[in-house]
Amino acid sequence: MSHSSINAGRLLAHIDELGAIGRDDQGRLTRLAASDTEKQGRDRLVAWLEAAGLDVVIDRIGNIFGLWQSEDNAGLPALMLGSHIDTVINAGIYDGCYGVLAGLEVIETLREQGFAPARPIAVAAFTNEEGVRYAPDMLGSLVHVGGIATEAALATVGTDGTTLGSELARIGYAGAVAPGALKPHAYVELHIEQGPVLERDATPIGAVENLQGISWQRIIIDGVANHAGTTPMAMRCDAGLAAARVGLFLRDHIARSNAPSVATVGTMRFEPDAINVIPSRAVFTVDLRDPDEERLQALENTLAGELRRIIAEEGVTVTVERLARFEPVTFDRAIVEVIETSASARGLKCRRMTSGAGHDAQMIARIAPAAMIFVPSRDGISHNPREHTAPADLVAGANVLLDVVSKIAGRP
Ligand code: HGY
Ligand code: MN
Ligand code: MN
Repeated sequence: MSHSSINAGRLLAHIDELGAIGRDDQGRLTRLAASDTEKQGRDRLVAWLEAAGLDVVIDRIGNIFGLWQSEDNAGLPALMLGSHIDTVINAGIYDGCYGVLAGLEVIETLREQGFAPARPIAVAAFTNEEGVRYAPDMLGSLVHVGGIATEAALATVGTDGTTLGSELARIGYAGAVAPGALKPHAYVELHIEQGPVLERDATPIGAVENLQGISWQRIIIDGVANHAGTTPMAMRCDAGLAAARVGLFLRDHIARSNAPSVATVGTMRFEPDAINVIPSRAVFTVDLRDPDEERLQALENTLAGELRRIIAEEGVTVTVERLARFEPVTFDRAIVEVIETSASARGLKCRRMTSGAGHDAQMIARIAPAAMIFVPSRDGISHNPREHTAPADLVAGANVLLDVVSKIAGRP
């Protein structure tokens, strides 16, 4: 059976072109939410959406939507596609961007084929999915589903002291539309896996059935600055050493527990940050994840217990701030099955799997049936310029998305 296909050359060219936007003076791709480099990416995406003949809608939290609707279906809840185009620091070019550009490509292909969807189809680029500059992550989609008030999200203070709202206004993406105005009938997000499973299993398509829980905390440990040379070890109140214990403790605890949990100390800074001064303060973040909510809570409690031990043994004080907390999410079984049947109809091996990363789909799943399609990541690498997915896999994923969209949008 012959299958229609997206325009592979157009999709791959868009991915490469967007991937070139937002590079710093060292050539690193860094498009942090609401930054000048992200504005450049946003502007290019909006130009592509307009050139495709879509209605472009930008809401107050800066979410961008390209909407394809007709007189017959206008006003009906839309089948929504998309992801994000903000990146982490020194990022790869596929994380998020692939899902947005493949969603646009599917819409363009369907329009060229004269497909008449029973409902509108929209492609979204949600604000601040990465959460690197403003926590929590997935903030734009969280506002879209009513998980946090728009005003509170706009007032979020970033790692650089700016507020999201002032930065969106500065880059010209503080839209007028109330977040959530575009009601999704369903949501399908195509994304690179960002992990090793599909490549290890030689499987080109992942039908993502669930997504693990996320806990982000910022921890401040205060000790006493002192001379690195004159202060005996037993007389120290070393905030830096206390902080170092946390990462080691979490790694050893998870290794002993045999659970699939993961823990990451991704940021850390010391004060006064001098080679010969015992740190008086350590500020760092802890990212905990687990597919099981009870295990994740237990891991958070275990960390809290270790912090109490560190206070008693190191003589430091500890302050903990919660930055993000999302429970595990189960995606819509019916859509997962449509993904599986679409992949197998194309002769593509497909397997069900869990998402280790957070995605906007986990937020949209709160208000509409949602699921995700994964394609393999070479060496399982992501959040790294070495992030790569073979062009054939990128095209295969977009063609499965094309089939899933045709099936869902083709029926009222
Ligand atoms: O943190 C995450 O999993 C996503 O990249 N925001
Ligand atoms: Mn992503
Ligand atoms: Mn990411």
